[in-house]
Amino acid sequence: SRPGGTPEELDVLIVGAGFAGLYQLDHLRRLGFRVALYEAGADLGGIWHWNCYPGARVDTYAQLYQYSREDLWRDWEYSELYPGWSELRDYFHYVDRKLDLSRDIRFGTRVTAAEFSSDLNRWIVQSGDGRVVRPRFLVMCTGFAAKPYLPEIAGLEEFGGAWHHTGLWPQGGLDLTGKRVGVIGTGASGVQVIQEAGRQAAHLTVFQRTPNLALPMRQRKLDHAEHERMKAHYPEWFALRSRTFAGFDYDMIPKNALEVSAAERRATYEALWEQGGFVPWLGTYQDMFSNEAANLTAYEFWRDTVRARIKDPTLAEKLAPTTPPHPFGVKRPCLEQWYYEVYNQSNVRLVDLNEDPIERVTRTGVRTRSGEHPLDILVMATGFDSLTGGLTAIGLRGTEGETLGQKWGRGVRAHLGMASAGFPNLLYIYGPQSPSAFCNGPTCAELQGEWVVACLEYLRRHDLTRIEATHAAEEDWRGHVQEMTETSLFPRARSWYMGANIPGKPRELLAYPGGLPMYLQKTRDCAEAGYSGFTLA
Ligand code: NA7
Repeated sequence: SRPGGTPEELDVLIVGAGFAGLYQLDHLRRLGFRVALYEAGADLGGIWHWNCYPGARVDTYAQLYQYSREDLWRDWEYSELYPGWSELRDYFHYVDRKLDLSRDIRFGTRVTAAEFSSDLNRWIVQSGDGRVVRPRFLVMCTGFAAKPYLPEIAGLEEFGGAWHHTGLWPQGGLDLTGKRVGVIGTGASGVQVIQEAGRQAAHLTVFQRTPNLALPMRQRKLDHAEHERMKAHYPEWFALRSRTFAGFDYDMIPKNALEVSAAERRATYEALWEQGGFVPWLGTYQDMFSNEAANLTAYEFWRDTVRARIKDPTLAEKLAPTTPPHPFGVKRPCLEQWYYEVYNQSNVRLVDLNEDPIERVTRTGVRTRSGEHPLDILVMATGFDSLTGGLTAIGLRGTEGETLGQKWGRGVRAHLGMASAGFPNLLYIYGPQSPSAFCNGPTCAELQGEWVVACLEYLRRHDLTRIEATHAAEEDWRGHVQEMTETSLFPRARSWYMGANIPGKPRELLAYPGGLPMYLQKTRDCAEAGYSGFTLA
């Protein structure tokens, strides 16, 4: 409704115009549902709308970072193996032209609150523009990194230069050329912005707490002939996604690292490294995330390979320490191109926050224990309240007197990582305890998305208007995730996978560690049993 008018009734309200939301919009609309999509940003693209900092690009290679539909991939060519944010936006605009999606999208419309009305059996959803809409079902497609995290650092507001979080970068851009740039954070975003700042800035200061165990991107240009060669394999590669641990067209090696000779292991690590991308992470020995001794062999290979690129031994020790800061791959590695060479430049300084912590931000820079670092631009590459934050930031109020944020404040409960007891008719894609953190966006958008669409279709076919996860089912799911977590090395890193990057957030694995095939099997079993673990009415 317009402010003050009668609320509009919809079958489904989708929130978020990234890969997941657009998939839902296209499929549900085709099936004849009355549907609308609300997007807080001014344009399509989800994460790629917000993350337009220098160097922002995807860590999944081009062939899989798109929808698997032939009518879409047939005419699309990315110019690079790992496309940057601007080209990813072009892709979204291309999809929009093909599928005519924007006509059902309301941009610049942030959902600010939503409450389930048991009387109406509908969600009552409010948005920032004062509108109210009443969808039967609410499908949240807000992504796993929708809520930027800014640590409390004294004095930030006093800073006289420009400071920005990477996930809320100014849409008009910000020129780093000739500036004194500081970057706090060395996650995927930090590493990407550091590489660009290293080339553009007059001086660069990197404030590092934990080194990133970055892997070689092996970026390259793609020409038409190569696209044609790859496209011959697309159907087979897309089909492989649902059969591999992380939704790629390759899988973990079905051997344990220590069951082979040291020479074979080394040769394998070298071959994986040569391929680059996430292959040394998600295509390595199967016991990498559960066996510490096995894991250490991968860490040592990583460390020695990286150290060879860093000239100063003191810096090498900080960037690739002798003893691992955490086991390899249980905190998300990122892909780099010339990251380590940046530190060989004379205009770049690394501040190790463990020995030289930040005291405060001043008008002219950042002051650490050792003194002042004068800056014109401060980049906060400090990450996100991942997986849960985008959902809990919205006051989603269910039938048991609390919001989703209050409920999850005691730990996540999410049947199949997609629905919670007390929150009928609410489904979320890329949610906690689902495979989204390991699996790339389009893959999860399609594989989880397919399940959601089929579920809504099933309900309509059976004249059902209400679906709600049971308390028992979400406890079972939590137990299932916890059981797998206990035998893994994931709790050994202070990572966003574990909720450990946000003060006060419960420590628990927020990613599904069982791999995509197991996850998909469980979602199929649920559907085939008439949606077990849900109450339908
Ligand atoms: P990440 O991976 O969460 O990285 C955030 C970085 O910020 C990380 O290096 C943190 O250090 C650092 N950080 C956070 N708080 C502080 C404080 N208070 N002081 C110093 N340093 C801090 O976020 P990204 O945006 O890089 O990537 C997010 C995901 O998006 C990425 O994994 C992809 O899936 C896409 P820490 O490691 O915690 O010591």
